[in-house]
Amino acid sequence: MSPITRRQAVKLGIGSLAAMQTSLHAEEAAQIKQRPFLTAADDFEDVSRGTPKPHSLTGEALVKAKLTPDSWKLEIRADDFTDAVVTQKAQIEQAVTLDYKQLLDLGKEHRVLFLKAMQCLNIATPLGQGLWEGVPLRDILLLCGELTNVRRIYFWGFHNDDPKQRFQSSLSYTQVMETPPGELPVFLAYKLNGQPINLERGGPVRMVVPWAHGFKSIKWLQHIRLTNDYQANDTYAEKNNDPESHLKTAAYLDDVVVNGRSAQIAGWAISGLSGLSHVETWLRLAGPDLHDDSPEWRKAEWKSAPLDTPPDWKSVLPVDVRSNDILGFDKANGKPLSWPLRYSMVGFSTTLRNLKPGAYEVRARTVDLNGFVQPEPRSIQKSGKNGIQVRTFTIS
Ligand SMILES: Nc1nc2c(c(=O)[nH]1)N[C@H]1C(S)=C(S)[C@@H](COP(=O)(O)O)O[C@H]1N2
Ligand SMILES: [Mo]
Repeated sequence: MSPITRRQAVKLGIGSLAAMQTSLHAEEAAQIKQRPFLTAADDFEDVSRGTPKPHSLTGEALVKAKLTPDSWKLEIRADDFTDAVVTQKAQIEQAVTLDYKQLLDLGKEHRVLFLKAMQCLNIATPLGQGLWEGVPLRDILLLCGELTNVRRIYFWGFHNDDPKQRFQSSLSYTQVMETPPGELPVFLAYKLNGQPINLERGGPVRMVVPWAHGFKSIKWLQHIRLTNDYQANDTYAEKNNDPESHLKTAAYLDDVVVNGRSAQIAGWAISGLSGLSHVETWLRLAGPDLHDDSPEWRKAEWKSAPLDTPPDWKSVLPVDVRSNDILGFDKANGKPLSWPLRYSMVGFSTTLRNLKPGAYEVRARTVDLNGFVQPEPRSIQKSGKNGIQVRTFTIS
């Protein structure tokens, strides 16, 4: 099916089902499973390569791997890559080796805090949402002094000293050094949800690339190379993935909660690179499989599902963190500069009432700030899975 057909299918739409869809009433809110705004460090879905997994190491092995705060070291070096096209090597005035204490000291002056949804390009459901704290990579690269012929930066973490297990990612020099006003910098994170980053989430130090899928956010970070190679040499460029993908604006459904003749529909939406305008749901009587090019899409009646309002930040954030200090928040009043927050998740919910007994399907989709409805815009699902999710339920 051509993208145009799909776009038409999801953009046109006049209703056939006349179920009542209204915003969530306060008394019903209690029945919906409370979804915490921040995911506990241990509750993220884990996507880690390596045998053994670096976070399964203990004791001496952990120290040898330099994965304790005392043993951790980051090495920043010039890469001597050249080829037929790239004839000049990158050079840096000074190679840098940084330990954990030095990183934390840099944090006293330069720290940034950011709420990020972590999502794998290849997994439809977000892995979790965390408050990450660290030092912008741009401030760290200043320690290298004068840079010559540096066009990209690549980095990798501990990988059992086995080159085949290396998991590497890369960014352009511009992306790292020239953060546009109001945009988010790449940073070396040393805290998650107010605590030192646990091993499973990539501690002691992890790269965080705010706008990107998880594969750019390298765990157990230990090596940075400045290179004149202008091409993305990410491990994830293999297997047909788009190494320049960014978080997609998309909705993800929880299981439906049925209560008599009502159904509570809820989920999370990620505000990706193109922003999030609103979320819509479509109720359909369970029937034949709905194919991507079914004419039914054209008749679908999509209805807005309200987004959660900003939470009470004091009760959501770690005790020693003020929302005023988080990127994307007003420094003076501590309120988000825009809602939903960029590259974060926001809950949505709606209650469908007075449903006739029967079997139903419900779908949810986002509309981004350019007016594109999910799953547009897309080239291929290998730039991030954003298919429209469906849940089924029965009213008896
Ligand atoms: N060193 C290293 N970093 C890594 C990975 C890895 O296997 N090794 N996996 C990446 C991928 S593909 C994803 S989606 C995220 C997952 O982050 P999480 O395990 O904290 O949820 O980590 C990324 N960082
Ligand atoms: Mo991933």
